Amino acid sequence: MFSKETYIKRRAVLRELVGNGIIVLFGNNESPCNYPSNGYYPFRQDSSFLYYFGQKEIGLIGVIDCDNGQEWLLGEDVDVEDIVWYGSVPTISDLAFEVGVSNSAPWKKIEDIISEAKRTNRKIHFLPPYRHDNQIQIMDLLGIHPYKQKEAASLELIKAVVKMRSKKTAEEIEELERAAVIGYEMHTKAMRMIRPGRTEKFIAGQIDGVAHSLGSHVSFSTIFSQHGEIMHGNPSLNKLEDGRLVLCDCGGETMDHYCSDNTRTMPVNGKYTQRQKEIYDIVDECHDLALSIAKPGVKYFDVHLAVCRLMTERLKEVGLMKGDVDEAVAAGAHAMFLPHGLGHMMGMDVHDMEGLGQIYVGFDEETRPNLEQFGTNCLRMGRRLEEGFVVTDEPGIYFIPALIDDWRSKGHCKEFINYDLLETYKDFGGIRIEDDLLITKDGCRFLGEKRIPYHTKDVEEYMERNKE
Ligand SMILES: [Mn+2]
Repeated sequence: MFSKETYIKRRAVLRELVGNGIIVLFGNNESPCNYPSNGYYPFRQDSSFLYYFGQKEIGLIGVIDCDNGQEWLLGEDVDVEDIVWYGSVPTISDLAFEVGVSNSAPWKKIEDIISEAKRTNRKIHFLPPYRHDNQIQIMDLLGIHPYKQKEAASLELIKAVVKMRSKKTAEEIEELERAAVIGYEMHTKAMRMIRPGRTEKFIAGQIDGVAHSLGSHVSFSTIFSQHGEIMHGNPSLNKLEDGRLVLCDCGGETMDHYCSDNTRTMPVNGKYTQRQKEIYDIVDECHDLALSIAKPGVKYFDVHLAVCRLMTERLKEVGLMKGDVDEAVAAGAHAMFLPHGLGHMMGMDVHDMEGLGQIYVGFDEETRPNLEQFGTNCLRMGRRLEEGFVVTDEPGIYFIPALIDDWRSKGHCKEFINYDLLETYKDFGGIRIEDDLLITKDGCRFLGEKRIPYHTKDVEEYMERNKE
C-alpha cells in the first residue's frame, strides 16, 4: 500500500474531476468456489477501489461526496467468532484512518447515504459492476436492474478514473517493475523446464507456483500451449512433443496488485527449426519495431499499423503474402496471421480498466475504433500515447487452420495471400512475443531490468544452459 497522502490526493483529484454528486465505489466480496466457505478462488479487491481507498479487505464500500468533501469507508467489523477462525483484523475505523478517510461506519450506512442523496436529487456516480453480488447491491440501493447498470454507470466517473489510472506515477512504476521481476522468474522457469514428455499442465502449474511464491498470484490465467494459434489456449494434459513450439503467455501480480504480462514462444526440444526461425524472426523484428516508434503524441493505432505493414512485407519475402503492402494492410489481409491488436493498457488490471469500457480506455474523440474489419476490431488500445502510459507490445503470427479454410473458401484477400503455401503451415501453431512498454518523456522502454530472453539465439542458449 502507498502512503496515506497518495490516497488522499487521488480522491481529491477525483472529486475535482467529477465535480458534483456522490461517488460510491464498491469493493469486492469473496467468491466461493464449490461451497460457501471454500474460498478457493483467490480474493482480489477491485482495482479502482484499491486505487482510491487502498484497502484489500472484503465487503468494503468507499463514498466520496464531491460537494462537501466528506468521505466514508463502510464495512463490517469482525466479531469474536470470526477472530477464532481468522485471527484479529483491523477495525473499519483503523482501515479508514490508514488511508486518510475521516468517517467510517457499518455497511448499513450506505442505505442512509443513498436515500438522502436521492431525496435531494443528487447524482450518484458508480462504475460499471462486473460481479453479481455488487449488481444485486446496486439493484437494492438504486433500483436499477443489473442489465441496465452498465449504461446507468457514471460517464463522468469512468472518464475521471481512466484519466487518472492511465498515467502511472513513479511509485506505481516501481511496483510495475516488481511485477516484471515476477514475470521474469515465471518465464525463465518455463524455459528451464520445457522438454519433450512433460505435460503442458505440469509446467503451467510450476509457473503459477512462482507467481504465488513471489507475489499475490497470477495476473490472469496462464496460457501455456503447443497450440499457440489458439489465442487463449489453456494448458492441457498433452505431452510436449519434439519439434513443436510451445507458447507461454503469463504474468504475476505484486502484493499491491500491479501486473506483468509477457509472452515467449519456445522450441520444445530447445532448438528452433529453420522454418520456425524464419517466422519467429519476423515477430521478433515487429516486436522491436514498436520500441522505436512508440512515444508521447504517437497514436498506438499507428504503431499497430506500422507493425502490420512490416509483418506483411516480411511475409511477402517468405512467400506467404503478395501484392502491395499498403493495400494488403488496408484490406485487413494481415489479420489472417495477426488477428488481434498490438497491445492493451496494463497496470493494476492486466487489461487495465477494461471493465470500465474499452472505448474510454483505448480510444477517444479523435481516435475511434474500427469495429468493421476482422482483426483490427480487436485492437484494444489506439489513442495517442502519453508519458506514464504502460501498454503491451505483443505482435504474433498464427496459422489457424479453421481461419485458413474459411477465408480460402470465400476467396477472401486472395490477391494478397498465397493460399497454396499457407496450406503447408497448418501444423505450425503460432508465435507471439510480448513485453510491457512504459511510455517515457520522449520515447519508451520495456519494463523489467532483466529481459526475458527472446531472440532465438538467446532463448536456445538459455534453455541449453539452464535445465531443470
Ligand atoms: Mn497481453
